Amino acid sequence: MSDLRDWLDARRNEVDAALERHLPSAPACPPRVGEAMRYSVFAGGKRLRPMLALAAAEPVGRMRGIPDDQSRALAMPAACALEIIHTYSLIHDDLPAMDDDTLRRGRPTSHVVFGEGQAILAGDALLTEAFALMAREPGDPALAARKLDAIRIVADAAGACGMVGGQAIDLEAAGSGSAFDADGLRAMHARKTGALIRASAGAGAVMAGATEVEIAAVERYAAELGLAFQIVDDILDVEGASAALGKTAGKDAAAGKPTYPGLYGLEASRRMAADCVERAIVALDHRTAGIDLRHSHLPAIARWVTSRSH
Ligand code: GRG
Repeated sequence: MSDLRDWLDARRNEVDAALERHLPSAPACPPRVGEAMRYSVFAGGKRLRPMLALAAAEPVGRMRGIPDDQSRALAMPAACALEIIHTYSLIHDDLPAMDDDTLRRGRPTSHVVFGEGQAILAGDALLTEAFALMAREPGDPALAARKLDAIRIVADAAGACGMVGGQAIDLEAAGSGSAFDADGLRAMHARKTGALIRASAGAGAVMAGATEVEIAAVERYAAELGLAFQIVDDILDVEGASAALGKTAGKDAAAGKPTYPGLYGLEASRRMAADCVERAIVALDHRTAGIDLRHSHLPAIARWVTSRSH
């Protein structure tokens, strides 16, 4: 675990430095919107999505004789773009018209600090800047096809068939008071949080030069990890305190939202999350992936997701 801890700490510093470089600020953009974008991006998130992109790039590159730092450099713009899109989704999710929350990542939400209008614009700008970044970097013309593939993967995951679609299903269900059954809950989460997590590993692998088989394997891994992540999120919402979570705890139950512990109970939910992690790791096996992707930080990241406390 300390091996992973060191790797995560080092990557986190690199990701933060790259985000700092890539995000626009005044005078290139008006100060207020630039400030609102940075307020949320640098609010202390776990950086799970960029970590997945970088961790997927390493073993793919290594199989092609590329040193880890070079593989990570190829995937870093996509890794940052994924964190930027994730941040936009949290800003918009917290708006009064959506989840109406005042606490995120341990701080007042964007609209509380900057007002609703600026928060909406900060989200819009983050989403747009993410794709501008992926189109622009890395600048090597030989990488144009990879960049296009990665942009497609991320756009599909963020759009109406992915995250936005999942949020729309969730919103509609909340508005109509209708409940999900187990399949419905899983399908909603697969879009709402799963799609971007899956795209994170997929885009990282693509940028390091992965084949179709390798991309499919890391995406299967990440789909399982995404489900485990969501189950753990639901468990933490029941068990965690707001201070540790950095967001309002107990909100799902209070809102009458269907959750994994609500449907299956806490013990079964824990087992389900652990099973997802096992399936995620099996997907990295050379028999399914073509190459052995287990010699990487991907298995430890999957375990980290279920052991997290926020
Ligand atoms: C508004 C289009 C639009 C989409 C919003 C992802 C999402 C869709 C809403 C988030 C709602 C939510 C709290 C879901 C639970 C799982 C989740 C995404 C938690 C936040 O992600 P973490 O834990 O956050 O990776 P940090 O702060 O660590 O980056």
